Amino acid sequence: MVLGDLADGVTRGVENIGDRISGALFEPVIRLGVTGLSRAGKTVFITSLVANLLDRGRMPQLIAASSGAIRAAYLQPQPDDTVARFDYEAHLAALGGADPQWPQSTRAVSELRLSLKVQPTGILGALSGPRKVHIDIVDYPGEWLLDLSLLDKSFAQWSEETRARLASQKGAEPFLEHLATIDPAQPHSEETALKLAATYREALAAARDEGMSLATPGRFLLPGELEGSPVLTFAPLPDADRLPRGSLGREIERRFEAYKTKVVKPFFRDHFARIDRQIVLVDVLGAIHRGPRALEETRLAMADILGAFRPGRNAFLKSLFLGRRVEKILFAATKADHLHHSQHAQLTAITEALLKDAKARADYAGANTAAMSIAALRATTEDRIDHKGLSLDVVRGRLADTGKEAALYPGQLPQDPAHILAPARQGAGAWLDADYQIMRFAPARMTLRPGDGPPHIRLDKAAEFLLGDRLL
Ligand SMILES: Nc1nc2c(ncn2[C@@H]2O[C@H](COP(=O)(O)OP(=O)(O)O)[C@@H](O)[C@H]2O)c(=O)[nH]1
Ligand SMILES: [Mg+2]
Repeated sequence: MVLGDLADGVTRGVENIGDRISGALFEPVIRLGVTGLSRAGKTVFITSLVANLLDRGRMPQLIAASSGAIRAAYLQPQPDDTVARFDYEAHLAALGGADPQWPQSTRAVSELRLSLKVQPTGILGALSGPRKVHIDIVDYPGEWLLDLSLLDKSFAQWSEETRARLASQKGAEPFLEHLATIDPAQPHSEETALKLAATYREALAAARDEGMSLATPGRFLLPGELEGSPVLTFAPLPDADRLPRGSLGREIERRFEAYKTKVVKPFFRDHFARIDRQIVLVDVLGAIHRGPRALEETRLAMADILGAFRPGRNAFLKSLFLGRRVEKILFAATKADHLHHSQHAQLTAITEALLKDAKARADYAGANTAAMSIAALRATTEDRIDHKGLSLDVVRGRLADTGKEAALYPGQLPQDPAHILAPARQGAGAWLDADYQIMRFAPARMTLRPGDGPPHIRLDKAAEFLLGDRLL
């Protein structure tokens, strides 16, 4: 461990104590991390969760809500002055307007503080009077967690592994061809470095469009305010273990190292290491729809992401956590409103199986984990239709692209998750006997009764798992 890391860890540990009890009033703070790969549903989840905590009519499974223990809920200024505020109002306005739209996608960390006034139940509660609990919700891209693995790798190792992956990656050819024209030992030129990084970024984008999300660095596609800066101007190189001084390769190696110390480490120190509870959103249905390769990639990405929740695995993380841990982790298959409820159990079983390796790592770290199928914002209604003599359980909604009403039968998910996970692991090209459809539904028009938040599926159950024990 280098000294800088150690010092980071120590100061962070002291700050953590302050974090969890806000100010002199000893008001407890729960830091809830919300993550998942791009498009997994983070923004929609946070928007709907907050709306449903402000108006709790649809939260019967959150005990503190249905028992009346939560007396009031309100938004407050967040504690971190330099982190973007999660734009709750704009996202809700998009979802709840006359022509409802999904919110704009976001590209960096953001945060929102929701404060609850809770009246504890029971005799003790009656004596103590209401207290405040702050929930700091932190939204961050799951891709950034993948970068943790870079800390253990030299530039040569990373280059080697990444080039091996790209060799079989659709859409990586232009980068590989360009790379073949470059000698890493040639003198450094910024123009060459920029061109190289740009073609590498295109290869990453192509991989992402195929559902391949394992590629690092995670910031290349979600650069935020670092767009165009030298720390994001690098790419994997051949022969990276013998780069002469002053060469292009040496400079690129230096940038790779700068990325680790100036981008990856601060994220883990300032955001990740302060999280108490975590929800990991996974678009399992979307991955199944894309096919076996995308599903397998999702499985691997989740295992990698969840590796970050086992601080023992990495000296740097260990120094940040100092024995503290993320207490609860919920894996949620999102967008379950694409599926009739008769198939939700299958979706949850697939999610559990998909995350088995990832979960084993988190359990090992002592976190309490669970898997669920949810829809943060229900865009469909259920129906049963007759089709060629068969009676099918479908969902109906308005299509995002055309605005037309449509009924969707997404296909029959197997009772045994192995029926789709095994072919995915074996590298099958397509599903053998089935086809899984999804459609992009627009959010439904909302006419909410006073006291009700937006419609959802099991958002209350998710909130109970994540927060319930701290609201009693
Ligand atoms: N039907 C349905 N679609 C959803 C739901 N949540 C997210 N989506 C879809 O997934 C897209 C990405 O969601 P978003 O929250 O922006 O993902 P993020 O990139 O993880 O923040 C949205 O634009 C919607 O099309 C949901 O609960 N139901
Ligand atoms: Mg988002």
